[in-house]
Amino acid sequence: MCRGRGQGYVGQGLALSDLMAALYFDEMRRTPAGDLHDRLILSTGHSAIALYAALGELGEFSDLELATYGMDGSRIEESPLAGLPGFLVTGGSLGQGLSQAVGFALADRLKGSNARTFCLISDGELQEGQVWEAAMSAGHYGLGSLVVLIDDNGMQADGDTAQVMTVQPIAGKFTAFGFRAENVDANDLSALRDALVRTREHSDRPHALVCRTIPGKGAPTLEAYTKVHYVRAADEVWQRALNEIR
Ligand SMILES: Cc1ncc(C[n+]2csc(CCOP(=O)(O)OP(=O)(O)O)c2C)c(N)n1
Ligand SMILES: [Mg+2]
Repeated sequence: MCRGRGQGYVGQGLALSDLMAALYFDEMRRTPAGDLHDRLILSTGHSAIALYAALGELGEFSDLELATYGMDGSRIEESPLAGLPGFLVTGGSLGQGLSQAVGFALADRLKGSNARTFCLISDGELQEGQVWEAAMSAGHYGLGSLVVLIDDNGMQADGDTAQVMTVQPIAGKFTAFGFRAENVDANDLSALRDALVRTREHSDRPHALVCRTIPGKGAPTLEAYTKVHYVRAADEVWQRALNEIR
């Protein structure tokens, strides 16, 4: 997907592919008609590449269309627009998605629906105040149907999150806001699936899974890349990374 223009959010795509697979092929329930009953709110819009790939596996996008990622005129933008199949909110302006997810979960309660709302946010987003306003609401309303997935990858656009402004301890902060929180290696599929199963337990507390991920996971060339937040690289780098993944 990135190779066409030679650039994109490949680091996040590889890091989050296990999580997208676990959610879309295992954890999120479907109606008898095949539509999703549960939902994912993708707050971290620039990580959409991982969701495009999962939706591609489900037949929502063809490989040809996926290859137009980030190109002028493509539906597959680097940051997604609401209304595109599989995308309930517009991502890209970070820090807003958890508030929207709380709204979805509250609406379900009013409607008497047992749908669950998953919301992916990033460690960088935790530096934004709105995230904590949303977390406070989720705790206050006891939204047990809400699962916040925090991409704890240790980086943000300007460098290491720990250097820019530390957000640790993430699980402790969410616990203090009324969540049941735990840490998980989100590149270990079986650990991830077990952790997701625990979020099914009926609870009057929202859940937070602090998902440790490795940008570029699976392609050593990209794992070692210094500026892996956004990769711009020559074609031979993409070819090498592809070979490593295969
Ligand atoms: C409100 C807002 N501020 C700034 C940006 C620019 N921006 C795009 S990605 C990004 C990095 C944020 O950190 P994180 O989501 O942890 O990045 P990653 O781990 O994927 O590198 C920033 C600051 C943005 N998209 N939205
Ligand atoms: Mg990050």
